[in-house]
Amino acid sequence: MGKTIIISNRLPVQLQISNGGITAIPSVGGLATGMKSVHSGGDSLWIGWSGLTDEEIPEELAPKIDEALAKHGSSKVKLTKNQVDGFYFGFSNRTIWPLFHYFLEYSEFELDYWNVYKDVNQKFADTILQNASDEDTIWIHDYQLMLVPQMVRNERPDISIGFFLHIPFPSFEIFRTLPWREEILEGLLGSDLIGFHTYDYERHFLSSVRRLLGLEVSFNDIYLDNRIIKVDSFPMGIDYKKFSNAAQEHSQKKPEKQSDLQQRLDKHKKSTPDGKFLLSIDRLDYSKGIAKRLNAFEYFLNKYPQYKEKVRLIILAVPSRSNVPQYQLLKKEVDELVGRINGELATVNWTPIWYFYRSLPFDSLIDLYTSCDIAWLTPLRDGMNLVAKEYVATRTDQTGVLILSEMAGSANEMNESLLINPNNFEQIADTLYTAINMPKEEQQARNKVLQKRLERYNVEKWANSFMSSLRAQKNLDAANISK
Ligand code: ADQ
Repeated sequence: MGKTIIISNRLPVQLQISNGGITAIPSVGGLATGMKSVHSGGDSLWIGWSGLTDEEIPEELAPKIDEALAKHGSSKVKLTKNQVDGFYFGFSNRTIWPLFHYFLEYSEFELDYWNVYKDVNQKFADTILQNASDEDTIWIHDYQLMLVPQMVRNERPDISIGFFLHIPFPSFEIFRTLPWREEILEGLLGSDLIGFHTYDYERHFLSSVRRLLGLEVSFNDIYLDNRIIKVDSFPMGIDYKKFSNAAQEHSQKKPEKQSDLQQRLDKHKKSTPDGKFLLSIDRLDYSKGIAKRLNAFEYFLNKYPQYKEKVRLIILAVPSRSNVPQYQLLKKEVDELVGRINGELATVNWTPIWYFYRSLPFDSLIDLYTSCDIAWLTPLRDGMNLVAKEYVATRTDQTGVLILSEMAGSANEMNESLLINPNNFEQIADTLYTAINMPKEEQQARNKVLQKRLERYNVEKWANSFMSSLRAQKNLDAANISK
């Protein structure tokens, strides 16, 4: 058996150049954690962009970068600043990201972005081809690399290729607006197995394949030339033990050992024993519905004024893609909304919204998850949403209420949470009321079921089930060919 090659836009380590040296910091995101079991188990290589453009890497440091990456089983694709601009900030995040999240009006159809996207996808494919043998298994990730499967397939007809999309695949009516829709589908069809978070995304994809390419589709198999391509859903889980163990340790910490953040949260809880903390954590992205959530919070406080001075909303927003104009506009909108609502409603004892615009270390995330009574996540569209799963995993005493948008992929597996339509303020206000008043026993009954499911379908299970499905598909193909 050959090795496994994982390909994603970013590598599992982030490189930083400081004082003439190189530091590799492990990435903490869902993808890096999820693939850890595949990457560390046996022979494997991870290919991606290092996060530094060619212009940012001094010539004398180039070999050291390769060495640092090799230590982490990784190899880089070299990209210039222009390539990153056109491929990542351009086609990936100004064309595909908005379109696939149903923000058609934000989607820019620029030929220049498309051309750079094709070139950079070819660079990724070339790096794979330099490193792969026919026995290897290739697992390509996400919307930045949708042309890579076919580019690799053209050169290596027999190699095993899997592709997983981490964002939604939109309905045919949305997808058909893309000028390069056939090329994207053909790119993906270079794979043997194409995975999505949910059955709906899978259905949308199959419908586009049927209607745009006219290919024969039977159940979830696509017939193309002499190949069968399987399409399936693999809902991504979290590293459940990591979150539940961290929360367990956190609960055993002596008060004086607690972080400043935790001490501040505890102080407020003591001063308002019947108060509640609401929490939302997202990247600052328009798909996450942060501005609507703030307006809905104001609506709630006006509908149920008895909760003024009692309920606090903590919004933690991670800076993201800040050189794309839509993200700059969103930042301004959120800043203004928080300022206006706090300005209008705050009292000497109460600030309704605590807004943090930064990435926080893991320990602080745990402080927030374990201290907040309600997690309130209202994406307008979200491939999965791992924050919902992380919150539930940290509730060691099984209290806590999750309010989740039905537009998040995770809503499919989290029926025991309180599901809302993020555009329905009336429903949201009433659901917040229900969550605040939910008896402890009901909270525990709901979380018990959710935790069991999350523990069983953790991220390792997700990665392993994708890999075994890919192996099965390859064997099936081999059997068909030999007939
Ligand atoms: P994201 O859009 O990034 O991922 P999500 O699934 O919620 O969204 O993952 C965010 C991750 O970042 C979580 O693990 C969370 O703990 C962490 N995080 C968020 N805010 C943070 C902060 N301020 N500081 C530190 N860490 C923070 C994309 C898709 C999702 C899909 C994932 C995985 O958009 O729909 O669930 O990929 O496939």
